Amino acid sequence: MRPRIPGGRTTVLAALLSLALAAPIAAAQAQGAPPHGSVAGAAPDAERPHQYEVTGPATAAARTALAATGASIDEVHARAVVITADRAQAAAVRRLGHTLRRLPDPPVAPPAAPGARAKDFPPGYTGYHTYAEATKEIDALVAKYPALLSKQVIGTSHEGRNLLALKLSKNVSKDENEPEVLFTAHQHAREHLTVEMALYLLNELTSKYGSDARVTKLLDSREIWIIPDLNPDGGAYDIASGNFRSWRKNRQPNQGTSQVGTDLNRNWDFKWGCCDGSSGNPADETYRGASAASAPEVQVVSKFVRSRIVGGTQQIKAAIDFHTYSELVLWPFGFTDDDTGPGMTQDEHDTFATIGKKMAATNGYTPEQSSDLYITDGAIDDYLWGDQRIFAYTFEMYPSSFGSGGFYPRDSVISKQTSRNREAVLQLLDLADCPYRAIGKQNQYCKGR
Ligand code: NO5
Ligand code: CA
Ligand code: ZN
Repeated sequence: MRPRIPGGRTTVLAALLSLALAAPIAAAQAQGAPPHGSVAGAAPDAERPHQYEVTGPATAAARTALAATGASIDEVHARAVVITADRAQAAAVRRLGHTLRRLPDPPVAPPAAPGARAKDFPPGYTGYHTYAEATKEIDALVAKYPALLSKQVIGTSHEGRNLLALKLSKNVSKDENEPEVLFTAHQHAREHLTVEMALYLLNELTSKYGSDARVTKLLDSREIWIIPDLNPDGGAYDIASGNFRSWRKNRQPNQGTSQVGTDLNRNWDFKWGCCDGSSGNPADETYRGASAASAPEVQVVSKFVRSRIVGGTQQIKAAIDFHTYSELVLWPFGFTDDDTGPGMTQDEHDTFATIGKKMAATNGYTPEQSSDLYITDGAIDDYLWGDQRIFAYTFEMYPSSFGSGGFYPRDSVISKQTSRNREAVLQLLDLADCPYRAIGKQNQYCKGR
């Protein structure tokens, strides 16, 4: 197993955590969230998940065992992690012998009128786009750049919101024989910065066409798909009370229980539920769903991806799925600790790792195989690579830690933290005609392109 994080980061974590905790948790709770009971379908506040610093787990295996409690692991350090857990999951983690320290809840907004539904993000966060605001911005871009950008509704979420795929290319209305690249965002409800990442790409790639030579060349020779919001229901729910709920899953009810939601990034139809990398308990943060692709959102996007098989060949060659947080570039597999094996040759692994490191060098993220963190099964990258042979990466965006805002950094960071990934995105777009060029094996793998 590769030791991935310099031990020094633990010290940094401890320092940041003690800073964060200097604002006493009790005080944060006293001014804390108004009861959610008045909001239809909301969990009582006592059952709201919280983040904890957990000291103890020091290996991927120990973290995988910890994740088996159903908590989500949000941050990984050499001898500690940050998790999101409800009361039962926190108790289960304690039973594993770890020490937990509760971290302050996300910032709270002035209480809304009882029963009111928040229409926007709270103060300090209004620069983030709600689903309605994102839709409006996207429609305006499509109207402004009709030759470059087109919008398709590829299906609907559980609650009936449209799931969109935006296509960006020169001659956008024609299906030309060009390498395609897919960018997806917001599988996890609380990871709102990822929608901003998708909107940044839409704005950047349309507005710079014709003036920026690289952007122009890439749009002339690639077909780019952006799915800006895989989990609009979860995102709306996360902000609906006026206070962030730290919600992760979608909003699909689970039959026979009062527990809501499937972790979309454990629901993809490749080695679904195979390897202790997800939970079978509907109450858990990482609930994998009743069956593979049981979440409508996963079903819609998988079907879209398969629709890009033309003449027996998957047109999408590379992908990035945006998450927060930890500042990582991850590649498959998540379901196994092995670097290579069935479904991943040495050359394929080397291509993944070389491109991953190259991208990470541009944004300062840490590059590694996904399972170096902990085992996941049913995650999108494993599906896109394992089932569709797409060079698929996960970016865990800003910040690096809880102390810098965790899932809820202020809107003032949006511009810097989205444009930070511009270069990595352009590099992946450039390599999409033959990813193996990254390891100098284009003649072996991409003859005739
Ligand atoms: C992801 C990655 C490890 C794939 C996940 O914190 S996150 O939930 N965004 N991390 O566990 O699905
Ligand atoms: Ca084109
Ligand atoms: Zn995520």
